[in-house]
Amino acid sequence: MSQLLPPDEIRGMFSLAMSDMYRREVPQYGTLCELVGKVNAQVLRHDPALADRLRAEGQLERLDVERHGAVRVATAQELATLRRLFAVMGMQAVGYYDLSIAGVPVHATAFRPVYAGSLEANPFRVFTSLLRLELIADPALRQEAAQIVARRRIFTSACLDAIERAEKQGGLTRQEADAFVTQALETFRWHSEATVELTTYRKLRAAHPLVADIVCFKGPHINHLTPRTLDIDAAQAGMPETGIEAKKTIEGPPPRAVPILLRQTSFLALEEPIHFVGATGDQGTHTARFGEIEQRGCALTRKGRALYDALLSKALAQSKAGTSIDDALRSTFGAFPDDEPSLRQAGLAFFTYEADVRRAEQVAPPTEASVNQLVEGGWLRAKAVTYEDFLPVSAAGIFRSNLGGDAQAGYQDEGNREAFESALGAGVLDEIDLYQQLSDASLRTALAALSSGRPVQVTA
Ligand code: OOG
Ligand code: NI
Repeated sequence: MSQLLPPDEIRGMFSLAMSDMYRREVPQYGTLCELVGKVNAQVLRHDPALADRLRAEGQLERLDVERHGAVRVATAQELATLRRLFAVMGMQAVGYYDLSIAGVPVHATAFRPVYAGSLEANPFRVFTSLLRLELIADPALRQEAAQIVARRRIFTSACLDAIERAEKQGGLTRQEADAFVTQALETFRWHSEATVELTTYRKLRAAHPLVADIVCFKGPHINHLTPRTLDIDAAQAGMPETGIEAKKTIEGPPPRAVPILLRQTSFLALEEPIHFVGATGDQGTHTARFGEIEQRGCALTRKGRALYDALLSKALAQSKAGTSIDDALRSTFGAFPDDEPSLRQAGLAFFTYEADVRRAEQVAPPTEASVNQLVEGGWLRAKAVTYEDFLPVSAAGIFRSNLGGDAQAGYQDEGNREAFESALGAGVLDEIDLYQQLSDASLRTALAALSSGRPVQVTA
């Protein structure tokens, strides 16, 4: 048998194929990618120190290929099969996102690579939502929706065969991977024919625009692809010049010297012509697909995340009371330290560590020291860990801005992680645990490199 490809390579092939497809389907996405490319080049030209650092950290190569996508599925079986499909590309379900609190009747996870080397190679992620039919209030409509989606098949049989083959063989050959990518793409393609009559579409849309989007089509069309920018404020400012209408505010933390987590903005969804089922061949339109850009900063610890959530809530409360959200964010986030040493010393953000072996040869490190002392003494280099995940409040803002609906009251319901995992057929990984493991593993390796013969004990 010929050699099996590394899953990282299949993910690279798939993400490129998806990007090409979306560029053809939604030309504005191509325009957005060009804008982001220009902004990134400008940032790197104006900030050679940043360019050097990104190059040294191996981040420059991943920047150009980096993007995330999003899909929404209707049934447990669809979700479980997506889990198997993404596993072929080395992507696992990370995180549980409950969006019902924001009035969006879905819960979600992100399929993404989890190993340091895989993230460096290509961190392609897909935010994947599952419809919560039980949140449709009208029992007759709920049942009708369930019947409609029970009939559809969103994977080609060749795709299912390829997944099975990958599972059996432990991977795919290049030829098999090519066929797999072509077949997998079919699931995410746009369909301009609905599977229902216009009246059914309208009823479902009245329940929630997202319900209509998930239920009425042959498959879970990819609804956006998001390139990563180094300066989201510049990219947002540049959007109108390229003829793109941007969302008014940027989701996430305010601009900072040291970016944290994730800042995102989008352009509004396109209104697209749809053929509905029925003797009259009804025509209508549907709004689903949009473009988005994001700027990623460092991953926060549980403590950092709690501070982020508290400051965000405070800012949202102030904005409800009349302050602009941008001003409110700028003022509340004054309380979030904004330089790397402070973030590290306060235990707010995750860092990985590298030994400076030369320094250790010149000056032996103490046999007992805190991580901080080893960093300050020059024996360890600390590097902020990039946030690879999503933010539920931001995601809700992105959902809302693209469904043409106004803010909706939350459902009287809690998230239901157990139900989600049971539909998925597996547990979701905890993102904070993953960052902690990454940081711990790097520290162990770095300490071992410093300790030639004389172990260095780390104290609290
Ligand atoms: C997903 C919205 C969430 C993000 O970047 O937070 C998302 C969707 O609209 O299906 O993609
Ligand atoms: Ni997104």
